[in-house]
Amino acid sequence: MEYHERTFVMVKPDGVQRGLIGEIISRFEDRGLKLVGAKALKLDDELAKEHYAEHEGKEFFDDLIDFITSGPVFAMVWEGKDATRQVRRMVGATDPAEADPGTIRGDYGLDMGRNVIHASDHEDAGANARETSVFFEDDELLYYEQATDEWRYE
Ligand code: 3AN
Repeated sequence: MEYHERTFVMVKPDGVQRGLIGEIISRFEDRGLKLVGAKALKLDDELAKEHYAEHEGKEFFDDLIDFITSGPVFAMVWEGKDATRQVRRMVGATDPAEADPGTIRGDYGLDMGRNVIHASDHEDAGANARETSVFFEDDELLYYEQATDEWRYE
């Protein structure tokens, strides 16, 4: 069995508080993606700054760090064909006001600073490995087959 691409996803504090973890997991499961790692945690300042290092120095950086450390998050790694790009399409545009209906942000968000979910950027080749390693040790991620695999992929 050959394993597909893996991608990092995180339900942000607003999504956790609003009880959207299950809904979000269901969407990825329904699509046919496979959950290979998950954990609930509260980020401290250091971990938050490591995760958002690319935004350091921008005017919204401090607010972003305050928000992402304000409550628990739910971090996940999903596996599937073209997973990073497909998950980004399901998540929708960064600003929920611009996100298409049918996407997670387009269905559950209205405001840029409360956009429910983070997903690794498919245009940044190193993003997944970098972000996954902030949240997960290698031995916390699973490799397994599902009986349905042959019904999802030819
Ligand atoms: P995405 O989450 O779609 O990959 P990023 O990584 O560019 O978007 O932005 C990370 C987070 O930073 C966003 N989820 C948003 O909350 C915040 N953010 C990004 N750009 C802006 C902006 N221009 N003004 C305010 N907040 C922003």
